[in-house]
Amino acid sequence: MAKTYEKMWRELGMDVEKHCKLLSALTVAYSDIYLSQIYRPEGTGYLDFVVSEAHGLRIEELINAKKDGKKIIGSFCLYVPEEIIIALGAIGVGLCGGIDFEPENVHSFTGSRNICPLIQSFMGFKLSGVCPYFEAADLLVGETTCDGKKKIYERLNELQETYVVNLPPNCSSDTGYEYFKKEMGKLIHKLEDLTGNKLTAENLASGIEKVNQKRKTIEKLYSFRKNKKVPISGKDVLLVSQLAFYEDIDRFNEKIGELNEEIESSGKYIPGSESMKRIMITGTPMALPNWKIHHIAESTDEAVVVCEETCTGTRYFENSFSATGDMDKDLNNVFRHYSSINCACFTPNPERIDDIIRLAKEYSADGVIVNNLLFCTDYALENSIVEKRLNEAGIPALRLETDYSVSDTETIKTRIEAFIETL
Ligand code: BJ8
Repeated sequence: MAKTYEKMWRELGMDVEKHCKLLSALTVAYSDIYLSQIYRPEGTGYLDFVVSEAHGLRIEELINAKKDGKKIIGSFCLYVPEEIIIALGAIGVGLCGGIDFEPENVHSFTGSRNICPLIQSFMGFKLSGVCPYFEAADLLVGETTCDGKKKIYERLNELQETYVVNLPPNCSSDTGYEYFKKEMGKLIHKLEDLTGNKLTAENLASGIEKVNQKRKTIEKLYSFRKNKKVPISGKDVLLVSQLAFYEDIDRFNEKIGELNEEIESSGKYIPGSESMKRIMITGTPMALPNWKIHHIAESTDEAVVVCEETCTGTRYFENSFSATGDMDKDLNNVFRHYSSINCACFTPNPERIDDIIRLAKEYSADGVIVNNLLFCTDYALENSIVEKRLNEAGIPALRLETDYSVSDTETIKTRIEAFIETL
């Protein structure tokens, strides 16, 4: 791939030499983590294809779309509504990072080393010029969720235009919800100005339907994991969720739909999965290519991950809704959906805890890994409530805190193995 797309990367202003190093590391990691699995449905070949072309063909598609007048919108959070981006004829791409790349550049840019790995990762990508999605984006849209993100967008804006959506401390109060709606209205105007298109009942309904289909497709894939014999690894499903933020939505819906059909009709499953321990993971999102916890847990050969209560999991696809064709109703449904995503950045956030208990039961989890990225205070503190409630419900829980480095891999492995043995 490196040779074929080198000209494109240079024209995007990327640092091609550094980028090649990143791609080489990712190719090795992908092969070790994904291609070594003992069983995968054939349809996961699509995932291999998307990963192999994530910085190649997909970027070429985005550049061609730009030539046709479409705008590319980069975002970092579920709170930026995909339906509206699609309705306005633009393409959304997720920019959260799941791997450390030249963190020292971020340390010297910010003067701090104590930065959440997810933030450090995307800033490292931007500062080192190794992410074609950043470079292809016409506008970045940030959001005031956690303190780290709030402040980093001020610095990111020095490098690339970053529009920030202000969010209230919660959306459950009338005041909070009104504030949220106003901010969404401002975002719509910003995107209308950028794209030159107006939001209409028709284009909004069409955006809602596409995203609804995507959510339903992922939800169906998740439903197979409720079976005693599990047909697909947690790693592969995590990858599906991660790719949902980059991939062409129509191709994604078609190919993951085919994967679902294969799983449904073949009756095949991961050998021995019926006697493995069923693990659910909750906590901070796992941005591509962060596969650390899933890989460690499933490499024991004694456990399979059956559910993720994260933004790269159930928070993304639950509470799907379809279009009515009525602009006011549809907009209201969009606002209601997004204001109900249970992120620990909001307080109080009891619905997330209820969701975790419900999901642990729905997916028959033997135990829950409550995972947190280092320096993420919101999730760290909320996780103490999660752990307490899981204990009260008689569901075993293991709390972990980690980053993207390999320095703690052995410690995390030992703790996960010991946890699995107790289940
Ligand atoms: S809706 S979870 S995607 S903000 S960056 S909060 S890990 S310290 S990502 Fe998130 Fe939206 Fe919420 Fe979901 Fe912590 Fe790091 Fe902040 Fe993070």
